[in-house]
Amino acid sequence: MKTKDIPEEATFHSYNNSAGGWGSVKALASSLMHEHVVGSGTRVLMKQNKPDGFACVSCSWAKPSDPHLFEFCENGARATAWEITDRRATPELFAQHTVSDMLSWNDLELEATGRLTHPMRYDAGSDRYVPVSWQEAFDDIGARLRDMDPKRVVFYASGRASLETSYMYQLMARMFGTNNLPDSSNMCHESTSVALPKSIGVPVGTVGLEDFEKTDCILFFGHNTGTNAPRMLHPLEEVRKRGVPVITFNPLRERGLVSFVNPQSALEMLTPARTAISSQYVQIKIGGDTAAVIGMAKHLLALDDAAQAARRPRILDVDFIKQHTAGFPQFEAVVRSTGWDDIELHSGVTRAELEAAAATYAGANAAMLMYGMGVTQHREAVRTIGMLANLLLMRGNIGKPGAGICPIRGHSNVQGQRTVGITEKPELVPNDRLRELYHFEPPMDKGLNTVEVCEQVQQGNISAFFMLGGNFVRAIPDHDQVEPAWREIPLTVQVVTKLNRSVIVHGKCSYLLPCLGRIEIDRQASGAQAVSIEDSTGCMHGSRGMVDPASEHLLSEAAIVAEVAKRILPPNPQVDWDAWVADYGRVRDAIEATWPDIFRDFNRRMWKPGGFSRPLAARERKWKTPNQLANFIVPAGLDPDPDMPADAPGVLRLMTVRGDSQFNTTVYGLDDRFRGVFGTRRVLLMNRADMDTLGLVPGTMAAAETVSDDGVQRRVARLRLEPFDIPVGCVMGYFPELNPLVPLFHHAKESKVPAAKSIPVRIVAEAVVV
Ligand SMILES: Nc1nc2c(c(=O)[nH]1)N[C@H]1C(S)=C(S)[C@@H](COP(=O)(O)OP(=O)(O)OC[C@H]3O[C@@H](n4cnc5c(=O)[nH]c(N)nc54)[C@H](O)[C@@H]3O)O[C@H]1N2
Ligand SMILES: Nc1nc2c(c(=O)[nH]1)N[C@H]1C(S)=C(S)[C@@H](COP(=O)(O)OP(=O)(O)OC[C@H]3O[C@@H](n4cnc5c(=O)[nH]c(N)nc54)[C@H](O)[C@@H]3O)O[C@H]1N2
Ligand SMILES: [Mo]
Repeated sequence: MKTKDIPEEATFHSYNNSAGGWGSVKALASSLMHEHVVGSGTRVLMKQNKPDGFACVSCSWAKPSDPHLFEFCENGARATAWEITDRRATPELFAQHTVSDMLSWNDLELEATGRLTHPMRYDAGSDRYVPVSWQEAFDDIGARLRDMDPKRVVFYASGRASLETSYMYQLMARMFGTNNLPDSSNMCHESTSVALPKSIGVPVGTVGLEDFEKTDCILFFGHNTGTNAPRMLHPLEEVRKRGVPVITFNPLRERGLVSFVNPQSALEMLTPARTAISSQYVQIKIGGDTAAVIGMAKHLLALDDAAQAARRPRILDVDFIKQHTAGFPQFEAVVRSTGWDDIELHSGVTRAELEAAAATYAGANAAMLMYGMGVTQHREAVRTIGMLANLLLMRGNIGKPGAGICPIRGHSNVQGQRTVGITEKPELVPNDRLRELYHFEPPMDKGLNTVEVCEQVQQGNISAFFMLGGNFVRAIPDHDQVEPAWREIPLTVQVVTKLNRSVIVHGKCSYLLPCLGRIEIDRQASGAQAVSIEDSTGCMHGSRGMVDPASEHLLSEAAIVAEVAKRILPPNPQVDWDAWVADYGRVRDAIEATWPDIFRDFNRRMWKPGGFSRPLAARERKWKTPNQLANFIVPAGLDPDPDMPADAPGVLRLMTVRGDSQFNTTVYGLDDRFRGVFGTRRVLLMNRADMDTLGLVPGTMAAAETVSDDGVQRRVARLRLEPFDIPVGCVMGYFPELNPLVPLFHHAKESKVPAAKSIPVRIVAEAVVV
């Protein structure tokens, strides 16, 4: 496999096949071969997302109660192969290479070294990680943390660790005295968690898998489903076979949303009969969603006016609006006074397209709306999500079968981590219950989120950073600016499965604590343990590991948390950390005692096929908002980013997205098959008209520079320019390579999610490839 990214040697050819199909089967076989796990991998995959098996470590999409024979996708299989690989990053590897050497390795090269096998400590004298015993590591980490001000210690979580470990982790942090519990959600769906409570009184989606069977229309915003939640293509395919319209809003014509061949259907594989997934594809400009939705709302009002005039049934669900909502008149006034010129300018699409979409939506009894990072990672993300909810509320599409809103979450347990208390916001935690159960005073001051952690690191105010999974240093915005300050942190502890940049860019004292992955058998005093996770639709599932651990020296994440907790907390008879580790069922009892409504009878119900769902008031049209009503949000303007002049001459708006061969910062390969990019990730895909205007020819090597007025130069060089089917003024490149371009301050208002999808950039040519 090619690991060096040499953009000059890359190839581009448009991919006209569907997502899925034989390409998918081929990719799967090559993943298993690459990790040398063909036989064992195939056996393991049969248990993936099955009621008695393990929950996939890739995306968080729902796991059905009647799974397919192969309830996994190409990318889930790749994530499995990546975890159960037979490659190992042993102490010998660290003996051979200094940490400074490894700084020049790219993400793919770092992780391709395989699973970490031993706990290690950074030795400054030799500039190497050297083996250390668990005992010594825990004692030293404990002693250092005990000497620190808890408010200067950060406990990050990346969204993968189980409900059990996450519960223990947040409890440890709070008993230690801090709410500094940022999580990958701060870079992901925090915009949802801020917006939806105001609109409909729940922080998560309201759609369940059963709604796919009853819906009449799906609106799909800003998600690359074929790559990032491929199993969702199955319910979408079923929906399309019933003739239900799916209207997609995306600047790119993503293959998975264009057409799909079900690799599990023999008939489709042989014919191959593709299913067209989108019935209408609205190729909006980056950041054009608020404008597009206001345009649709405007047309709904026009249709409703016409219906009233002709004494036909109303288009608006007036009874619902009257009984269940507040703020409609104010929203209506703004929509009526917004001109089509403005809507077309900011959305980048025509009035006719938006009217067609609105007419389809108006004809559906029950409609669902799904969305991903194309919505949440913008300056005005919270406003846009408010508009998405408004659109649904106009026709009473919350709290009835086949309807609802569905934020498509990222990591496999990111939603669950929030549910069991991993949050920097104390108001979201049942502090009274914690006080009662554990006899301590939970900290009540707000903790740091991801962006604030970076700011505090830059100001030298962080004493320790503990990382439960993930690759924080690489995933954050502005990492070129943050990395120098990061090296000054007195203590960094990385609990990970693979080598990544956060291990290499480390604090003064640094520990690498390798842990079991979810697919591995987790043996504790009472026997092999199971864990649980919450999926994107609010369903909780049990998961059992099934392969032998990558190394006999690994500990489970729960055990690591407990060992640290025992060393940093005074003894407390209410918490028996050892007993919890011996039997995770007891942690589940504690979770149930903390949230009895959500986790009733947890230990039994976690094995229910399809999972058990948490109660969601909005599904029953009960609104847990301050005014007990669903609220229309009134938008202040349509501009995606009023503070950054992305429409000035020569300035383009850049989105940083995932390719098909990666899981976030884990890069499996250099190809993005569905977008036709092969052999490089150092590329900028642009509209040909923009290339002509800027005098750039395809194949030019260029640098992208952020346009900002803070005096800092943000630049990523050696990027190859290619023409692409993307709206004028927009450009696409890959995360995390382009993260140095995202200023730390350029984040969503209110939610502080880095605005990774609307970075104003200039493109500067370097040299032409002959
Ligand atoms: N295989 C695989 N699966 C994954 C991941 C992975 O890396 N690999 N990551 C996981 C995680 S943590 C997450 S959060 C999810 C991410 O899954 P996605 O939400 O799909 O994230 P991105 O890859 O960033 O793609 C963003 C999509 O939004 C579109 N977009 C960009 N800007 C706009 C806009 O302004 N408006 C609209 N309407 N669309 C826009 C882009 O064209 C692209 O289709 O996937 C999860 N699943
Ligand atoms: N520019 C830009 N930046 C972005 C985004 C974007 O779209 N554009 N997306 C943002 C989003 S949505 C997210 S979620 C973040 C992702 O940020 P993170 O969640 O911090 O990063 P990941 O890349 O998912 O972490 C990968 C690492 O997790 C470790 N790991 C894997 N499995 C396990 C496990 O079972 N246990 C433990 N302890 N460790 C494990 C491995 O060592 C691996 O190297 O990035 C954000 N950053
Ligand atoms: Mo995410």
